Amino acid sequence: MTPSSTEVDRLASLLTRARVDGVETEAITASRDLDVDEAYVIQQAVVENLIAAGDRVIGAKLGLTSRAKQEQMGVEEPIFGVLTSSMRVDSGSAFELATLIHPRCEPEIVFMIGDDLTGSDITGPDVLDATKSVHGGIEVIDSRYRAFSFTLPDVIADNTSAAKFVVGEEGAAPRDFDLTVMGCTFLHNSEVSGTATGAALLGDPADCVALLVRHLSATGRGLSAGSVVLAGSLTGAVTAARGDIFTARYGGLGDVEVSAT
Ligand code: OOG
Ligand code: MG
Repeated sequence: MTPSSTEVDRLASLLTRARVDGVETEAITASRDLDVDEAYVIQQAVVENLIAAGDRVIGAKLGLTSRAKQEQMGVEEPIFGVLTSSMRVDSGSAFELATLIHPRCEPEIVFMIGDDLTGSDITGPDVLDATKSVHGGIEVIDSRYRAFSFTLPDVIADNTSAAKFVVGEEGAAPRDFDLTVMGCTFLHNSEVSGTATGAALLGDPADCVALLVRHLSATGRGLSAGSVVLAGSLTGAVTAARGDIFTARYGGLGDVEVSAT
């Protein structure tokens, strides 16, 4: 059943309220059918709610682009979400647990887009041409669903669990080194929780961003210059508790750190 516009608004305000109040809600598919296209319409409505409350779109993200994440979440397809200004946290600082439900941290490769990028035929090399710099990053995800459990359409409607993100200060020109062989070590309170190379992201992180651009082009959209793009977690995500420190170390891109307070 296709949700009516009032049903889209109702589901979007449930998810928006769960996000703002930091209180979990039941997965949408627990009580009704939802397909992927409908889920993206609800996601858009959630983002519009955030904008109406004073937030600003500053980029986009992919999720479930690595086997590690697909296996951890039991969802096997890449997903696309929206990043807003209120999600950004400075590298080396802390994010507040009080406003979140059950946050998890994960290491990400970040693309800073330098030129507008649109089109249904965009490839990885096109993405590298349009990228100003690549950075290491950490994403803090926080599903608004009970027990962090969802199906593919649920997590899409919930803006792909987007909550907070950190971009490393040290950037590099995208063609200065091969992102597919760049190593990442992710540490939780100084203990290694996962390791990967860039190739963990669908073979090539730039191909992930190209996939995002092709997805956006299906609805006449694209990435504008200045957009921040997270390509997806390289390893499984790790639950954050008060006082935890997360460090992602990237070959050639330095360290990124965030703590939970
Ligand atoms: C969905 C978001 C996944 C990633 O990097 O794979 C994601 C989730 O795991 O809650 O952001
Ligand atoms: Mg992520």
